[in-house]
Order: sequence, then C-alpha cells, then structure tokens
Amino acid sequence: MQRLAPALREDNVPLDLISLIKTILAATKEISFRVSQAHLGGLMGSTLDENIQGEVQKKLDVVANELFKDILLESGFVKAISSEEEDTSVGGDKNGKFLVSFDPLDGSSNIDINSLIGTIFSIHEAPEDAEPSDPDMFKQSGNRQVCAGYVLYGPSTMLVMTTGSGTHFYVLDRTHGGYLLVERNVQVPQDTQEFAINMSNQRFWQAPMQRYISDLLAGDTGPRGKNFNMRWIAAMVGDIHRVLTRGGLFTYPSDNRNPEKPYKLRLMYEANPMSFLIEQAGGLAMTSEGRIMDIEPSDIHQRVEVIMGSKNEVEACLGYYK
Ligand code: AFP
Repeated sequence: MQRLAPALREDNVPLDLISLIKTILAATKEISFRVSQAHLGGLMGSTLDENIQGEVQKKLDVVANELFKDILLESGFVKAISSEEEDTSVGGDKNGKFLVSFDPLDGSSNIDINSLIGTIFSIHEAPEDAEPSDPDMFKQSGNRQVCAGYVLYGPSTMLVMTTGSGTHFYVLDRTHGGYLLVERNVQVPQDTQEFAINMSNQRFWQAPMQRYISDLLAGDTGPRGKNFNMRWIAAMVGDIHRVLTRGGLFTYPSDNRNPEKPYKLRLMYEANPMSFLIEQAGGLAMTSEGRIMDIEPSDIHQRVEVIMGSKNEVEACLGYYK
C-alpha cells in the first residue's frame, strides 16, 4: 500500500499543497487520538457556549477547533482559516498561499453516543495581494477548490480526499503513524436503492421533495417499481462515506420550518468539499436549482440545499422539481 506523499506526487500535486495537506493530517491524527480518549479525558458533553450559528458547542468541538486552527495558523502555508466554530475568518501568514475552510467535528450529536464523527476540510488558493484579515477572500466558488476531504473517526480512521484527480480512500496505519492509500479512484455507482434524509422533517419539505420521497417509500408497487432502503447517520461525513462506498442519494432539502433559515448544511465546509469528492467519484452534487460548486458564496457560514450521490438517482429526484 502506498504512502500519502508519493501518491500525491503521482497525481502531480504541487509540493506546497502536499506540505499543507500533511499539516492538516497531523491535526487529524491528534483529533483522532483525543476522540478515542474523550470519555477518559473528561471531554464528553457540552460547553456552556454557543457558536455563531446558535448551536451549543460540545467540549470536543472546541478542542478539535483549537487544535486544527493552531496547527494551520502556525504552519506558514495558510493566509487565513474559516471554521464552523469561529464567528469570522482568522488571519494567518501574510505570505501563506492557501485558505482552509473546515468543520473540525462534523456530527457533534454523535459524540456522546460513541458514533461516527469526522473532520471536513476545503482548500482554496489565497489571492496574493489580500490581507490575512480580509474575510472576502473566502468568497470563491467550490469550482476553485484545489483540494477537499474528510477524515472519518470510525472503527478505523479514514481519509477521503481529492485534489482534482479522482477521489481516493486512505486509512490511518497506527503502526507507522501515517495514512496509506487503500483505494484509488473510487466510483459512486450510478444507480441505487438507498436514500438518506431526516424523515422527521417531512411535514416541512417543499411539494417536489414530498412527492419524490413518497414514491421511494411506495417501493415496487409504486411508480419507481423498486424497493428503497433508508439510512441516516446524522453526520454528513458518515452518510457521504456510505454513498461513496456503495452508492445512494443523500439530501438535506430546503424546508419551511423557519422562513429565514430554509437550509441546514453549510456551503463552505460541508456542501462544497463533499460535492468535490462526489463529483470526482462520478456522482452529482446539486441543489434543486443547479450545481452546488457553481454557487458564488456571499458569507462564510452560508447555508445551502443539498441533493447529492448516485448520478441517476439525483437526476430522478431533480425531475420532480421541473
Ligand atoms: P454539526 O456540524 O453541528 O455536527 O451538524 C451535523 C450536520 O450538519 C450534518 O453533518 C448532518 O447531516 C446534519 O447536521 C444532521 O442533522 P439532523 O439534526 O437533522 O439529523
């Protein structure tokens, strides 16, 4: 099995980006260790604080965010970072070539039940003349990502990453302390009989999503003529990992619960990096109106509708919106 750096060199990834990726992965190894020790180290449960999105922060959210932020800002490779857990972007090195957006621990509600969680990251190039304190640097579409990935802290710690030459799976080998390439050019099957959605929100969805899901639930006696299975991990990292591994449709549709907040998932550090991974694996990553990665962001914490996964199933779903 190939080590990470030679695998990246084979894909012609520039050396400074390889160095940044190694820095990110050093942080994930530390987070992986802290996650495994959380109960023993008094890191279960919540803090008394909320992040800018009004969500209560878990103790591990805060620890993972500080670790990730510190190691990136000290690296010299990064002009600024933006995180789910930070109010605004945080400036780094004036000569840093990259911007990193991240969700330090996605799936926080799974922490206390010892279930799947992960770190999601997205890398853009920083404009050369911009000041590190300028948050507008982050207003770049997903099309301009130079790398995206996640690390899943599951039974094994897995890295799933793309630099634009396919989506690859790596596993953290604790015997030598590095990530090893276990699957190159993962492909999402084009067809599926599995979907992921939080069904408890059904009454709030728009009519097209109501009709689509009801046709899936009708199974082989309904208009789709086949039975569908459902899965919901409540951590996008876990659900997308399943989709990349065996196909499926994952959606967090718009809903009318709160007219000021029709979407749940965040564009910069959830939807865009996952879209890059899914598209590089032959899947589709859309809103009901167009490609996610075409969206020009207006805010680092912007939220977006998400419909992604197996190509033919995403197209089937979008058919209901026409
Ligand atoms: P956190 O980033 O706060 O951990 O939230 C996780 C998440 O944004 C995403 O990973 C899940 O798909 C989604 O929330 C789960 O939402 P529900 O609360 O509707 O299950």
